[in-house]
Amino acid sequence: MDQQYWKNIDAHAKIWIHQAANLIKDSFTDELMVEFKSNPSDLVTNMDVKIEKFFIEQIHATFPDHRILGEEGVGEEITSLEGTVWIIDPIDGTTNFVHQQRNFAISIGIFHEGIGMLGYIFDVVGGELFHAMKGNGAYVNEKALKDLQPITLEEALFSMNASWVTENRRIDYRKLAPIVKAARGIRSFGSAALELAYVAAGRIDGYLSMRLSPWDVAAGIVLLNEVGGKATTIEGEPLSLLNENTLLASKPKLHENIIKEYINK
Ligand code: 2AM
Ligand code: CA
Ligand code: CA
Ligand code: CA
Repeated sequence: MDQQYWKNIDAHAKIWIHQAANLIKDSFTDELMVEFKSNPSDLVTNMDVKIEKFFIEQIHATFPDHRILGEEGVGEEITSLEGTVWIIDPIDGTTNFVHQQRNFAISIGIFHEGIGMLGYIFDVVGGELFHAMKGNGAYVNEKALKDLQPITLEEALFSMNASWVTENRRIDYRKLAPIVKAARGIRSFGSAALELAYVAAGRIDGYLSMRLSPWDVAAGIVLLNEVGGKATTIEGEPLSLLNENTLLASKPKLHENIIKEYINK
């Protein structure tokens, strides 16, 4: 499989992402059907399902031997990363989509034999496509992203959902509160994919979450690999693309520092 093989997939992926984005934007005038999944802050809409189906139809028609792992479960059951696997979040930041009609993204990572080859995070309303191909660098639209440089927490703009700094069953919040205190600033965007894209683009310096699924992180991993960013569990272990994970994504050095000084303290 040479460059040409991946460039062909890349060309198709970009066309489909723009088509899907137009379907989403066209839906803004229609009535949205919103349902709860596990709880009232875990939403799904008819558009999440429609967009996932759209990608699956296109991929099956053009690349019949590729497999698809999608959040809404319209694709097949995936229990291994053999072959070429598209990992798709049709709308990342569904709560923003429902409440704000902005600040959500289409997120797609394409892995081959477990290696991240292509990554796309499209801010549908903002019109920014963050994309990367393994070995070819990462871009926002046509602009190349720069290599990430080490930074201290005191100089860092760090992103996390405020709920992790209140009592929760996933981590002792007393470990995370000192990060909030030490950082130059804390942000929370409500879309894990956009937060990962922003780390890759240097707009924020790090992002932490206590519970993300493969489709939340697949594209971001490919982008971060191209700019020297790090993405692991909060213990520094490799991320699984078949299971839920915690996530710490950041510039180099800051990553080691947070694990050593805050998480493992
Ligand atoms: P989603 O919008 O695709 O569900 C919100 O802080 C971020 O966390 C979003 O990227 C959201 O993705 C993700 N997320 C992962 N699991 C979630 C859950 N169970 N409930 C709400 N958001 C979740
Ligand atoms: Ca969801
Ligand atoms: Ca998501
Ligand atoms: Ca989603």
